[in-house]
Amino acid sequence: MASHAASAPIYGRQPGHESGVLAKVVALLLGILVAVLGFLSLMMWLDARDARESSVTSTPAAHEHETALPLASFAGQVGDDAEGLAHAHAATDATLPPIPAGDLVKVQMTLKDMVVEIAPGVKYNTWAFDGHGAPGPVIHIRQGQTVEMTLTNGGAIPHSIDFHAARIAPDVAFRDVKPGGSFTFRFTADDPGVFMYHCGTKPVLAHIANGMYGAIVVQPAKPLPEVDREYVLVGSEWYLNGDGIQEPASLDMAKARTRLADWITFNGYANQYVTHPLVAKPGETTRFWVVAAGPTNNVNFHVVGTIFDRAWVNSDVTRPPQEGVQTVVVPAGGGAIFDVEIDEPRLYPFVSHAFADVDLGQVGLLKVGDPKGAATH
Ligand SMILES: [Cu+2]
Repeated sequence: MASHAASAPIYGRQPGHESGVLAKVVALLLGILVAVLGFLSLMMWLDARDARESSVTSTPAAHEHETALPLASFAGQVGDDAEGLAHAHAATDATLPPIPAGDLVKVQMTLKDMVVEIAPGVKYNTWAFDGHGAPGPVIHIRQGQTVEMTLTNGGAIPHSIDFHAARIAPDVAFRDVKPGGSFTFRFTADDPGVFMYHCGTKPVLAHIANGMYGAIVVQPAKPLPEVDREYVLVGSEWYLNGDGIQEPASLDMAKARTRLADWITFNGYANQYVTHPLVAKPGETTRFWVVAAGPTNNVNFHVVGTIFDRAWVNSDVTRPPQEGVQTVVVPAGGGAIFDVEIDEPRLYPFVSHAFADVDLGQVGLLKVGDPKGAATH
């Protein structure tokens, strides 16, 4: 019994038989797998050889292959003397404007079709709220104030204006205004934060991509901590049907649908705060009110060389802010508020930390103090 028990694990028929069968099955399956892989490798080699030969011998075939996706990128293509043009460009003033007095704030915008510059020497046909390009003007109010919005359509097609800060029937307030027409509606801003506004006329993708967006800041009735500087940044991307250098580019809807942006900007112009940095003094606290207008991209907001002392994620100021956070996603169509106190005089880049977006122009500098020898670009 002892020897049988001892030998059973090695020579016993049942376990040995099972493992033998299993090994054969595994070997058979492996054999089949090797054969299939070998066959596939052969087919891929033949395909690759054919493709190589056709690309060498037949230009039309190669051309057809390239035009299967007819989406040309104009990323990074700028006019001659790009640096001079960038410096000559008057950067959009990012400073938060003051709050108008009174319970009723009247806002009037006249939409205009116009050519704007979105990068050095790159011109684009926008549909611009209030006739000065994208983004539209920053509206700054206090919680509880009523906005009386009058939109006059000086453009060629219907437009509208949709305020994310409003609780209102959209089919009434955000309705289309015909060319030459004008429409007024009111809403009371009961919800504090920083909100997007935009044209809501279909296709919304096209109207936002053509520059119809902006930010409205609703200061909470219970004030946020006092700060020294306040800036508003609206992130957005541009989809061009040409380089925009010899003649203005217009929207390429296919590129907008497939998210192939040519330029991605803060306040409508690539890298404008690299050549014209925002400023703060050492020891000051700077507040950024950030909106991601899209039409599609988020802004992954981050300031290089520091950490947010306070971040009101989703601009929810009804709760305490997060503290000591590095990067916050501002979703397309959303907003967030960030405080940073910086002591050391240096240049601190602010970016969307999705770095493809930095490469396409969504970067600026916060210049703290007067750092010696620091380039402004
Ligand atoms: Cu519109």
